[in-house]
Amino acid sequence: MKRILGLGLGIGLLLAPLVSFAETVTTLKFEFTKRPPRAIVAYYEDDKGPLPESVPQNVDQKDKQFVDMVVFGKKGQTIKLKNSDTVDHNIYARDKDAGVEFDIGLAPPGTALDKKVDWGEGKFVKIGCKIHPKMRAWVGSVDVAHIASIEPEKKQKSVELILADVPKKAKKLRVWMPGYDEVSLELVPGGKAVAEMVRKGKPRGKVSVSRAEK
Ligand SMILES: [Cu+2]
Repeated sequence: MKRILGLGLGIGLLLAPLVSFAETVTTLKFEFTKRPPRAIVAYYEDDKGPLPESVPQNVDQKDKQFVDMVVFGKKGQTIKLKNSDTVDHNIYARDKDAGVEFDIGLAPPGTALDKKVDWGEGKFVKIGCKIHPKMRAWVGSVDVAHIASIEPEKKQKSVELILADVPKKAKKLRVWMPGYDEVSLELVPGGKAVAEMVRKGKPRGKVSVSRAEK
């Protein structure tokens, strides 16, 4: 009996560090009144990096589109600007708010250039291609360990996004969507919140957020 008790205590001690680093799952349910944004990104600002390898950290172009609508890099990180397409492209940015302006000129198929993410944390810089004006994407300067992102379908008014594995101690949830006011919330494990989404001063729906311990 004593032995079993001792074993139980041993396992308990082994598990203790895991429990104190318990992780959480945040569920975000978006209801848009009109067409949704091209992309939705959610993360906790105080969930310090490194960025997970699973999030895109290079810009690439294929089939006359940017492969990922949003790519991420830590401030100071060098990302690649690639053209994996069969046609010429270009990449440029002109973002006064973030103080970013560049133009890589003509980028033939197969080229890859280095670009340093040298703008402020939390800023998402819009990039485009001067040859194909409909092409657009964003490069976000972030240094967090977990990111959830989605590219909604054009007519998808209900979108669910799950942000998993964030440690309990991170509390500053941020939702970024191109063209929208950012949504910032303090959310503790077990917490719930509802926020309005605003685009160009007009309400465009609501997001309901809940956070559970895993
Ligand atoms: Cu192009």
